[in-house]
Amino acid sequence: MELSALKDIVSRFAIRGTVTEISPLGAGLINDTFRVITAETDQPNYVLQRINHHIFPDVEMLAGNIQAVTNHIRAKLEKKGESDIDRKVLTFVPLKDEDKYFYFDGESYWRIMVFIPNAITKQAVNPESSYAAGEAFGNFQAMLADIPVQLGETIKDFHNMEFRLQQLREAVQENKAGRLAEVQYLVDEIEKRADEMCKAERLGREGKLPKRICHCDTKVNNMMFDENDNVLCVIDLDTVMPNFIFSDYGDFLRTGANTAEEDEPDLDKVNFNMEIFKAFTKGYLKSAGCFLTPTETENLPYAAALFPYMQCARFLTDYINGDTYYKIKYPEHNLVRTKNQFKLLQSVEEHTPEMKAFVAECCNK
Ligand code: GN1
Ligand code: MG
Repeated sequence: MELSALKDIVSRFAIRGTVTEISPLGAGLINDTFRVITAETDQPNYVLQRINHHIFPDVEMLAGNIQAVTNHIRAKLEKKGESDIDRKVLTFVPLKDEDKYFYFDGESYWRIMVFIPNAITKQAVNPESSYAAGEAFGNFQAMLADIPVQLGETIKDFHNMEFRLQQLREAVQENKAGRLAEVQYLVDEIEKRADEMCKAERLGREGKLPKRICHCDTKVNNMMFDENDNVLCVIDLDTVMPNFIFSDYGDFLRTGANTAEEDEPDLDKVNFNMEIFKAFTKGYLKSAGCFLTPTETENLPYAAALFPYMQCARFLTDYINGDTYYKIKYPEHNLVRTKNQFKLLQSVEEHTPEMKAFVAECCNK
């Protein structure tokens, strides 16, 4: 897109300062993100995003959720007397002439938030920062436990494993891109584990597992750290919605404890890092332990397997469908991601007894 068109979009929002530069930012697989630089040193810079409304069809609901979540967190931080609040929660900017947090240009939906200064995202964590991340995601859930509004489900059945399997089975039936034969063995591996992996849905139906407000996209790179490795805040709030807590716990480990990136083609490099698992689990239990039920805690090792499994199924579905969901950089990209997540799952499976023992030990302390 032309700079002048982007500048025109930015000019619809009540930002401060004079825009000098707009350039691509980040590595998200769904939305398009840009950094907006302003000339004045005493004015903030901004982040501009084009919302993928094929994936988030109800932009009004999406924006409403995000305002409710950020306002609630801001109020909590103020009450606690926290300093530096503008770096600890995202601030979205309304339109100039309407009390609305997104702009529709006739084709796409756009939004703007304040760029958090002197903060970084990471693609990988060490045990110290993953302890901090565990604590931060537990706190995030704790802070949102008493949010007074009902948040909408921005993507229906987002982390519902039964639904994801149904999507895979439909893709297999239709075989739209003619790629099924080459990946049949992966489909079989997924099917072998299907029953076991749908446990959360079953426990939910039996009334044994509550839904709580979760982030639902706790990839490592959806968290901002300051210059001293302290967690500042959680970003990418599109999928904040009621879900089983397994989502936040499992999805962080899927990325944080993977010894390689999720699209690393060399599978020898892909393993589940138990040091990261232990540190993250300790941090998470420190802040979330007080509200988790025994069923939730006991099943944390299951959650660590569920998310590589679910992501494997989702990447594979997209590959079979001919790459219609995730952004790809080359034709086999979704297949590489699928194999990577499957290798990670196998590594998690090998470590399951050790993980169970560790969680039990943490809870007995
Ligand atoms: C997507 O938007 P991004 O890149 O942070 C996806 C997640 C996947 C992830 C895999 C709305 O997250 O669910 O786990 O890619 N978000 C959506 O990398 O589908
Ligand atoms: Mg992201």
